[in-house]
Amino acid sequence: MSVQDLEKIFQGKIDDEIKIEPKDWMPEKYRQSLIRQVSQHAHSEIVGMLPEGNWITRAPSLKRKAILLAKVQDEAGHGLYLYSATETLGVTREQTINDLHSGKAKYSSIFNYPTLTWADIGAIGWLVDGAAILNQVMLTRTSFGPYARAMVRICKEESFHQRQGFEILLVLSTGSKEQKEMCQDAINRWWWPSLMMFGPHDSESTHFDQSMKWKIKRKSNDELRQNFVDMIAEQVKVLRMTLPDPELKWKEKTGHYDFGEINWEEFWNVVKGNGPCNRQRLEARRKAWQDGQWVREAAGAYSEKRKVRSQAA
Ligand code: BYC
Repeated sequence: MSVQDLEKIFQGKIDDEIKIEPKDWMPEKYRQSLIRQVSQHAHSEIVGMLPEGNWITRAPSLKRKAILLAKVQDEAGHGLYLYSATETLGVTREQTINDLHSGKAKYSSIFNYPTLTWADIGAIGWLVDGAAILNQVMLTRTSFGPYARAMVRICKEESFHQRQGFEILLVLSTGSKEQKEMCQDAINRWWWPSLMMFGPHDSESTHFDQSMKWKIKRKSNDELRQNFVDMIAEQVKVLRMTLPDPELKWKEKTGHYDFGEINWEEFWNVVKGNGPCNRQRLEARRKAWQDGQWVREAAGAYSEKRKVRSQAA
C-alpha cells in the first residue's frame, strides 16, 4: 500500500473519531508531535511535584500534610502513566528523561515560579489544577488512544486537587486579616502565570493547525484560556477576593469576560529557561535521577534474577 493510501486511512480514522493505537500505522510527524507533547506533559507532572513538595514538611496540620502528600503522589502517578504512554510511541523512558535533563524538552512554564506561603498551595490547586483540568478534559478526546485513556483517570484526580486548593483558600479567606492578605497575595502572584499555561495566542501557536487536524488538540489555546477566565472570574467571588486584572469585565454581548493582555515577554523568558526557578527545578530533577540510580540497578538485577530462575524451572 502506498504512503498516500496509508495517510488516507489514517486521516479517515481520525475524522471518524476512531482512536489511533500504538501498533497502527501513523505519519512520522504525528508520532513525533505526540512524543513531544505527551513527554512534555509527563515532565510537567514530575517537575510540578517540586513547588508543592516544598510545603509537605510545613503544612499547617497533620490533615493538610496527609492531603498534600496524597496530591503530590498523584502527580507522580500521572507522570508515570504519561511516560508509559510516550513509550508506546517507540521512545525509551531514558531518552525522554535525558531530554528533560539536558534542557531539550520543555515542561509547563507554571512550575518555574516559587511557592512562598501556604496560600500558594491553595492557589496552585485552584488555579493551576483548574487550568490543567480544562486542558486535560479536552485531551480525554485526543486521537491517540493511550493518551486519551490516561487523561480520563488523571482528570478524576485533578478535580479532587482543584477542590482541595479552593478549600484551602476558602478557609484562609474567612480567617484573620493576615490570612486574608496571604490569600489575596497568592492569587495575585499565580493568576497571570496560570493564564500562560494555555500557551501562546492561537496566531502564534506553531502546532495549532496540524494538531487540530489530527485531533491531538480539540480546542485552541485561546478558547481554553477564555473558558478558564469565565470559570475563575465567578469562583473568585465566592472567596470574596479579586483577580489582579483591571481590564477583567463581563461582556453581555459575547457572554464572556474580557481580560487584559498577558506579559508574553515574561512567558517566553520562562519557557526559554530564565524564569525564577528554572535552574533550581532542573537541578532537583537531575539530582533525583542520580540518587535513584542504585534503585534502578537493584530493580534491574532483581528482574534479571527472576528471569533466570523462571527459565531454570
Ligand atoms: N509552558 O504551538 P503551541 C499539572 C510551548 S501538569 C512551556 O501552542 P502546543 C500539575 C510548546 O510546547 C499538566 N512551554 O504548542 C502538575 C511549543 O514548543 P515546542 C500540564 C509551552 O503543544 C503538578 C511552543 O510553546 N499540562 O496539571 O500545540 C502539580 C508553541 O506552543 C507552554 C500539559 O502539559 C507552556 N505553558 O500547545 C499541579 C498539557 N505553552 O514543544 C498540576 C499537555 C506552549 O514546539 N500539553 N509552550 O518546543 C498541551 O496541551 C499543549 O502542549 C499546550 C501547548 C496547550 C501546553
